[in-house]
Amino acid sequence: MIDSFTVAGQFTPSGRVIDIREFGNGNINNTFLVTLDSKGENHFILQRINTQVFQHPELLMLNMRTCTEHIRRRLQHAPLSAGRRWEVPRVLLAHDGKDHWLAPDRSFWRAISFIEGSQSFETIKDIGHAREVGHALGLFHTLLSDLPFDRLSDTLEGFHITPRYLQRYDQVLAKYRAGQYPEVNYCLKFVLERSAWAHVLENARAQGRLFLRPIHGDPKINNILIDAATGLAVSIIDLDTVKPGLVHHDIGDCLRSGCNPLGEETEQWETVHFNSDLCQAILQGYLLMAREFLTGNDFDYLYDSIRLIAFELGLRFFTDYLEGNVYFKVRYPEHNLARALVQFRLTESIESQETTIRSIIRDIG
Ligand code: ADP
Ligand code: GN1
Ligand code: MG
Repeated sequence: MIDSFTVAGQFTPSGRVIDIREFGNGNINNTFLVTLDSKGENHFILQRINTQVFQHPELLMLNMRTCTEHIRRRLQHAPLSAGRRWEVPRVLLAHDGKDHWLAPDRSFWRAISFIEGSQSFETIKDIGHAREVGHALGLFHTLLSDLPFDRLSDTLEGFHITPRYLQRYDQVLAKYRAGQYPEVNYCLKFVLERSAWAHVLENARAQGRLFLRPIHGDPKINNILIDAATGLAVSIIDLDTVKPGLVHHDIGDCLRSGCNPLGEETEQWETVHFNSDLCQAILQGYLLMAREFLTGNDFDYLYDSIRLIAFELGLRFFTDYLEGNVYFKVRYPEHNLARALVQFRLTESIESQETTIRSIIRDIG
């Protein structure tokens, strides 16, 4: 791989690069924190975009620009963030003025400003943190609510279209030779029992009940940064999957990630559960910001979206395991199987609390 100092040098505004270290726990891209010896901003984030996943990375950069410019304009005219610190990541240009650098080995690199004084968490600490996570997503959706969705390109075709993942799963399964783990049988049965229902959001969209809007695509806990001093949400990062979608994809993803206290990487999948108090707090934070633009139909599909995105992520991990780990980064061969079990167990826990979750939605709706 190309030397990271060479890459960082393409974006360095001033000062000398004194340190580069791997950063965060992303499953797709490679992220580095770059430290400079300059007096002003002395950090930035350097990322190598996985171009097997994002086949048109220049469109991804364009979406990021459309989205962040729109948000900045809105914040200037109507400061929705009401006195709190709210940061929008800035794209740093390479020396040739482009928003990325294509290395001689064809790897695609970009740099963004570092949000100082913030923390990223893998799981929710407490109810206050949960409200802030909901607030951040609600603010993000509100700020983008007047951006026509067709101003954004579809940079990841089929993303969050559950029936497409089922199709892929069927293709992969047709070639799969039975393995040695009993957990695989649990997963196979799990998917089969839910494959008809898994069309629920796409059916609602086809019937005109739900419609496309700009979405984040990946608002899991570690993409919502918390101010280290105040504990308030300060930014939502990882804008690679900003594209047209259903707000339900985001709400479902935020809740499946936020309400799983053991975290999505736990090895104790059998004890994974969905915490409905955290769910209530995230939804309260979200709706304080976003209630105004949600329709009655939107509310009707919230429960399904929570159940579906947990199921969908489990299906994506399981398919990747069966296919030989071609999409998500793994640390060992069964890693995606372990991750799938976590999401499926979480889905079961959501299903067993359907009445409670639906009444939380009704009471705060
Ligand atoms: P990935 O697409 O691989 O998930 P992210 O953009 O989410 O990459 O970055 C990985 C991690 O790096 C984040 O979870 C966060 O901890 C940290 N990070 C990324 N961008 C920033 C930023 N602009 N400021 C501060 N921390 C950041
Ligand atoms: C991936 O890149 P990262 O880790 O933020 C994935 C998400 C999943 C998530 C699960 C482009 O996100 O859809 O929900 O892993 N991103 C893509 O942790 O597929
Ligand atoms: Mg991320």
